[in-house]
Amino acid sequence: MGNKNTIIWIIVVVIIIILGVVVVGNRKAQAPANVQNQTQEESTAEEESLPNNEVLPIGNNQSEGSANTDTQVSSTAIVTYTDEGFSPSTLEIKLGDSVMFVNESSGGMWVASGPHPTHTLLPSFDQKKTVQTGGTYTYTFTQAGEWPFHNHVKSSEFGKVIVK
Ligand SMILES: [Cu+2]
Repeated sequence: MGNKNTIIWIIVVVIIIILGVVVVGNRKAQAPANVQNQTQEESTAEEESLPNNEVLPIGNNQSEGSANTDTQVSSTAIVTYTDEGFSPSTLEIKLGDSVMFVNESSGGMWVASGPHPTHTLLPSFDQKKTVQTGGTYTYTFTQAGEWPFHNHVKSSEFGKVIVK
């Protein structure tokens, strides 16, 4: 009888130990599961942050692109030429920018760099022909400096482009 009770107790203790091991094992199994969920959440957060990181460089590229737009893509300033002369008569632009001269006067316009009549200061800055009302002349400045210009067919009208 005593042996049977001992065996029963041993069995009960073994069952309790097994149950305890199973419970602890489940907790351990759940704990890693939670850790995995956390790591998944973290990785999800990383995945969420990665697109942001990807977006940011794109944004940087865009800002760089816009910076490049400022520096590389030139703008065109407009100078109107009327019977009162060039307006604005003096303008400042960036290197690589263009200036479009628009003839809104009643006469001819032949834009050229100084000095009249040789135009040797910036020989390429020379329209080399006369355009009538509505005609235009666009020149892209690729050299920094101050470039006086005038209307070659009416040299009393002049101005200056400052390229920086
Ligand atoms: Cu001239």
